[in-house]
Amino acid sequence: MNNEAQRERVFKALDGFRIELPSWGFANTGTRFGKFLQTAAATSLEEKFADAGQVNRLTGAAPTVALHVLWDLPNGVKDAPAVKALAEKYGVRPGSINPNIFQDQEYKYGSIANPSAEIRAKALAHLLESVEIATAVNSADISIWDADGSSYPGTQSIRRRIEWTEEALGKVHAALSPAQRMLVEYKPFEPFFYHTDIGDWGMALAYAYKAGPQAKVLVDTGHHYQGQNIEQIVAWLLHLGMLGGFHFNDRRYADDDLTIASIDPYQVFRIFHEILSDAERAAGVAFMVDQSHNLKGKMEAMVQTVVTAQEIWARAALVDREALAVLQNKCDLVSAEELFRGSFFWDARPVVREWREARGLPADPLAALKASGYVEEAARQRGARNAGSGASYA
Ligand code: AFD
Ligand code: MN
Ligand code: MN
Repeated sequence: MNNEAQRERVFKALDGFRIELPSWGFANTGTRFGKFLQTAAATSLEEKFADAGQVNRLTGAAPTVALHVLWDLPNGVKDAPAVKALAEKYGVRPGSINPNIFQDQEYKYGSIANPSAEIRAKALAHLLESVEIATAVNSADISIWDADGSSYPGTQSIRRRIEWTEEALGKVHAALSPAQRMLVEYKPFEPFFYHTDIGDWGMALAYAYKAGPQAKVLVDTGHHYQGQNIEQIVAWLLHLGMLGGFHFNDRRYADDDLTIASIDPYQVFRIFHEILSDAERAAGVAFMVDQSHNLKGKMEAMVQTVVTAQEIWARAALVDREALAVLQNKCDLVSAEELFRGSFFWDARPVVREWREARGLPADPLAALKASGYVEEAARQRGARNAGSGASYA
């Protein structure tokens, strides 16, 4: 492929690439062993919108920010007007709405799968309110992470919990407006360590099918057992028209929420290749980041995340899929592999820089962030609030 064709292909791919940022990625969070406070971290929803807006201005690829209901909209639907005003002010729209059915004390033995009908009802009410919030802020996706499970064999009925989970997700689906989707996330481990009620893509798929046609599966790249072939899961969900979206991050051991491609960039490339190989079915798949940076500077890590995703997207876009199909059909293994990984090895950065300049964006968003003094100013404004903060999710 000549340089002009490459440039055209990459430009087209990047024009269509958008990735959603997590509001929680801008606030001080940490691990279960504590957290290292950052003086520039966001301490309010407005600051999260400001930070997300700055990342979008620098990268041109992050126009929406995912919101976490309890942390970002503590007053529920009543906070919707304030959210819309912040979106207007900072040029970044509310993205997926993330209910929180995992941190209240009542959820110790589960939320929608809790043996107590009263607690299940409370969790369902929260999910239904999250649908209302999505409607109020014009968000299309309710992204449900149901952390329920158990930590010791024999202590819970796995099948009763399946029934309770199906019942709740069915009711949430019934509350969706025609333009909304319910994204069912899965995670095999943590916070429970024997079974998780939505533990893998098969369970999430079964729940989505049972709930209804507006339910889809959400693939969090950190939510798999070691060695799982995530791009094969992606290919299956695309084949079935059931891939709702991604939570991108990277991991070495568990759900480590490291920056995308920091451990295994080739896996990201392989996932992107599956998406680009089925553009029709991939239309509408939500690309979202789900990372919280305990060590890296939050703004720097978020800009790095978007920049990295763009560059790998550009490489995956360059795979000559027609030529690859011919080699695959002939089982010309090495030629197929060399064609495939040749795009992965290609340094997309020069052409991506050209795309940024052609779109009026900084050629090097990370350098532009550093030069802007944005983080230093945020530290000046927010330092005192962060110094004394505990878990400053809100
Ligand atoms: C945690 C969970 C899950 C969820 C996210 C936001 O593991 O990935 O999507 O929090 O609620 O990372
Ligand atoms: Mn996630
Ligand atoms: Mn996670």
